[in-house]
Amino acid sequence: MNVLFINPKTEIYSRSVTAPLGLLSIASFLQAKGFSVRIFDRTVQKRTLEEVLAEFEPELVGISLVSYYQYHDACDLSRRLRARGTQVIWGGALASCLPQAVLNTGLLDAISIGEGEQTWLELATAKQKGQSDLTGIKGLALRDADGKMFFTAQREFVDLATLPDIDWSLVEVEKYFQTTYGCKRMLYLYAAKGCPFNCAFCYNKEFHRCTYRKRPMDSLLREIKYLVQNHGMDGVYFADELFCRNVKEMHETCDALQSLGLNFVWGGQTRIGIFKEEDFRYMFNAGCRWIFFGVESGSKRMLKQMNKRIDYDKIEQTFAACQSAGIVAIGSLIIGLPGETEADARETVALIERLHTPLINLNYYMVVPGSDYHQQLLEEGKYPVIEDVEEFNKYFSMQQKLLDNYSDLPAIDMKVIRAVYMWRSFRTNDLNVGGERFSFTKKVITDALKSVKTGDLKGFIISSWDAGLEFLRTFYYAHFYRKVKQKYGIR
Ligand code: B12
Ligand code: SF4
Repeated sequence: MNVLFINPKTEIYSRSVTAPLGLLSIASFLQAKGFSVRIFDRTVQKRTLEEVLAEFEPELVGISLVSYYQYHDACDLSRRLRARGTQVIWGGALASCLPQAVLNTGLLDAISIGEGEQTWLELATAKQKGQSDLTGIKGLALRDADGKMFFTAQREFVDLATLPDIDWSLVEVEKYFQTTYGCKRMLYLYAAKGCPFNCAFCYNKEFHRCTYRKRPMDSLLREIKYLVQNHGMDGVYFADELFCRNVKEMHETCDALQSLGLNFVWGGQTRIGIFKEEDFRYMFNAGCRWIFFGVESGSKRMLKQMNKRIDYDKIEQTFAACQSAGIVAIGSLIIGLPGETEADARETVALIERLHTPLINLNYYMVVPGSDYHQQLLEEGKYPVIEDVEEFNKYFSMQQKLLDNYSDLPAIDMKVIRAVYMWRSFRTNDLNVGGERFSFTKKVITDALKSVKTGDLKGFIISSWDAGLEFLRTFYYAHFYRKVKQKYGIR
């Protein structure tokens, strides 16, 4: 039986594309169980749906919805597939966290909530047997005869040791390479899933139920070896929410990566307070060249409110230790958190200035369905129950437009603060990465050009326009608001 998985086009063209790891994992699993599978990744493939269907007649189609940016394409594909009588089921982070609104489109048969492997094995088996009743399959959101949504029993997490190796021949690997610190052919892979913490802005509690699972090391090593030897991969970004919980896990991972004896560098995302300078040196020797740290805020009050549970006093120390070991330290912070005041934002600015890293990823706060803040804002009547995905976008689009603001900060202040640090990151041209000079400007331009190449003509025009506007906007806000900068102590 044929099962097709589709990664819809995204409407943010200026971002570099990554391989759809979730779809790859589900497809590899089904394939190992004897089903015939294909992945149609519309972020990199220029073929039409009709061309794909002419070659491969699927009886069941899975469509991924990671964010609103994929929504319009997902709807269009669903409409066309269902018109041919094909069963269509959506999955992925956003579909799982916003099931009511997604089902309300009336364009799909069900949503596969959370982790997809086992659910899809059961869905494909049921289809093969001609069973149309899906209510016995765990992990689904369905609609009853009156159109009312209901959930089947909760799906338990899969034991990652039972999953087969990811079959990278299902996608065109070369299309996903990115330039980053110390490498030119970097791919996203994953080594673990979930995180034991529960920050109020994050989807982790709902999606991973605060669990943390490591992928079997031998499977990860085989994957890296395959990609280095067959495709010339020279860098890995471990897309895990948390790369290693402690020093012991880090040593095991570093030793295993080094045991491959291959030439590649890597990076990941970790927490403040786990590692000291000697640990960062250990990681550097095993090929680590960059680390993202979720700092989130410089205000102790905000960190407490969001339940971040990091040791404030270790933030600067950790950045200094990481940089002194030769690893690029990147700070990820949020501005515009619920209830954030100008005094809180001043503390964030002060902390950023003390970190001495040119690379700061400062995002506007955005309500994530499934997070504690989302629940709190719903209860306070500040955020609506989303019945329509377009409605969700009104709030989501705050990323650029700041239509909604849950903080006490004027929108213009947020724009200026964010622009200042984006501009500084963009202008970083002399980073020392393992002895080599690295230009962030060059990376941004290279990735943008690559995404232009992989998109279509419409994508090319939109991306050029978007990137140009973003550049001008950032320059403008970063340079023409001296009073705002003074107010927050920005140097
Ligand atoms: C890689 C990544 C990306 C890549 C692209 C991913 C993609 N192919 O679309 C890039 C860097 C481009 C990216 C961009 C964005 N991302 Co992102 N990204 C990730 C990241 C770090 C890893 C995802 C991954 O590959 N994991 C490994 C695989 C194996 O696990 P998985 O993806 O969870 O897949 C499993 C299940 O989700 C499910 N599943 C997944 N897809 C599907 C599809 C079907 C049909 C089914 C049935 C099941 C299913 O089954 C899979 C196997 O078990 C996650 C955080 C994380 N660690 O998970 C954030 C994350 C998914 N991203 C997120 C966000 C918000 C974004 C952006 C909107 C950010 C922005 N503001 O620009 C954009 C939107 C991109 C888009 N495609 O629309 C959020 C989503 C939150 C939410 N609930 O909505 C996450 C969870 C980060 C976070 N903690 O907030 N992202
Ligand atoms: S923000 Fe990071 S540390 Fe906090 S719950 Fe989410 S994944 Fe875990």
